Amino acid sequence: MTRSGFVALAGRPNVGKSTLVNAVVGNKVAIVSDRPQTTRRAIRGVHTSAQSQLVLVDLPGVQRPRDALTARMARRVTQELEGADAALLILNGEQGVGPGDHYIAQTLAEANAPVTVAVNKVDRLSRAQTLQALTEAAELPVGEHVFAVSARTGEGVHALVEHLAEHMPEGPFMFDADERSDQPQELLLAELIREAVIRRTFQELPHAVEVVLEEIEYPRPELARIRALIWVESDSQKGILIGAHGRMIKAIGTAARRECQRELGCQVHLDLAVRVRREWRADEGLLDRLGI
Ligand SMILES: Nc1nc2c(ncn2[C@@H]2O[C@H](COP(=O)(O)OP(=O)(O)OP(=O)(O)O)[C@@H](O)[C@H]2O)c(=O)[nH]1
Ligand SMILES: [Mg+2]
Repeated sequence: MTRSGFVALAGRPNVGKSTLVNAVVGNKVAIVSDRPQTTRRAIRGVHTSAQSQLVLVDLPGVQRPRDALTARMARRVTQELEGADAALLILNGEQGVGPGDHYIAQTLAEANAPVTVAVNKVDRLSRAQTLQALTEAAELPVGEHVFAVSARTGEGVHALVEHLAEHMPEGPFMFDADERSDQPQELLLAELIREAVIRRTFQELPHAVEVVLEEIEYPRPELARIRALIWVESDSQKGILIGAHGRMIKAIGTAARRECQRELGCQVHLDLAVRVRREWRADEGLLDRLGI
């Protein structure tokens, strides 16, 4: 009998949820950055072995909503946690357990799904610091099982995956064995471009940016031509993204093209345009269409 199920990832922004999903899947299915609130949508990352299929649901970090966009992100977290077979609470071992973690743990304790805790980023900790972080994690009101992991190096990830898979309900696989994610490729490509933007911008700008893939075509089998729009909310943000003599947008394009080439396994022509779309983060109809 096989086992399969969904594990929703809960945690503060920036603790390494998306990095962990990528490590478990073995492919980049979710973008990663050191800016908080990088993830905006729920992304399912699939790990299949002979006997089990573990579907990790990457989610936005839990934070107080500020606008329609972040309110939707928070609602999504609640919905996915309700629908999952289990929850994985991720902590940043470098920062220790804080009030935000306690708040999330309390919310999880009130829900029905079993909770496992992972203390992440232990590659940055000494043995003594790791033990201290594990002790703090064990004092939370959830999680019989606490794991020390590094999503970056992969340390401890195998043991965590085995544990989660063993606790999934018995049942048939929900994804084909070679599927890595439920995310359409066009969305992943747009996200890879957004990652390149986020990694080069500061303060409010990363939050004000959305990327929309307009077109992808293959003039030859070994060449993809991608047209994408980068939305920002003001002219000054547009100016920053383009940069002096277009240097910023050029650097973003180079980084994003490399990522798209890796994903598609062929040459990529990337055509980026920056557009001002005022207050897109407050536009509910638009957020619907963006699938957020
Ligand atoms: N040293 C170290 N850094 C890590 C590890 N895991 C993640 N990071 C870094 O932490 C930062 C945040 O990682 P993400 O995976 O984007 O975090 P997240 O929890 O998905 O963040 P949000 O989507 O904003 O909620 C990035 O700079 C990662 O490279 C780890 O195990 N070790
Ligand atoms: Mg993330």
